[in-house]
Amino acid sequence: MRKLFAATLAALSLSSAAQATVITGDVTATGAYGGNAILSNLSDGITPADRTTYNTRGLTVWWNSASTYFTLDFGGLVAFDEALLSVDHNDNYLVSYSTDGVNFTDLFSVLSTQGTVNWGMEAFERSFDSVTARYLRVQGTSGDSAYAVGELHVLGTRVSTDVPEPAVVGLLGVGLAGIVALRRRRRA
Ligand SMILES: [Ca+2]
Ligand SMILES: [Ca+2]
Repeated sequence: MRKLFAATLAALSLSSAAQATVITGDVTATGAYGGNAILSNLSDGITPADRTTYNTRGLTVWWNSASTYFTLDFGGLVAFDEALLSVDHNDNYLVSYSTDGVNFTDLFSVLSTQGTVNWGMEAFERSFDSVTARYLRVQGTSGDSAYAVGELHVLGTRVSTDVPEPAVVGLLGVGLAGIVALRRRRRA
């Protein structure tokens, strides 16, 4: 029993050691944006070089209104504790997250005072306590009314919603039985 219990613990720690990777989302817009901008450029894993002009077709998505926002859909739940946001340097931006696409919680802001470039796009990397979400939203909250995002993605792992394999379920059962047995032995 002890050996099986140890094997179960080893299997569990292996399965939770998935490497964080760059995860992008499918982008939709709410409100108007630059007519010939390519929406998917907002989250395609490609970050424009700092100082890229804000309205560069093929690299950025640009817009003019603080009421326009963009939503990324990861297609399922993702656990992440880092994000990259490339934005026009002289505006303020807000990123929020959601599990249902309806209720969003603020995640981080990038402010025009925080950058180092004085022209065009700049990329910011942000770390935070891990969150689990399916959707990210980005909007320009204030600035010169010429907003742009060149990239928004996260570093994380997809949260598996698969039904566990029968063999894993069996091991889990053995592990749980081991825990119960140990507790009983301690109590005795
Ligand atoms: Ca701007
Ligand atoms: Ca991009």
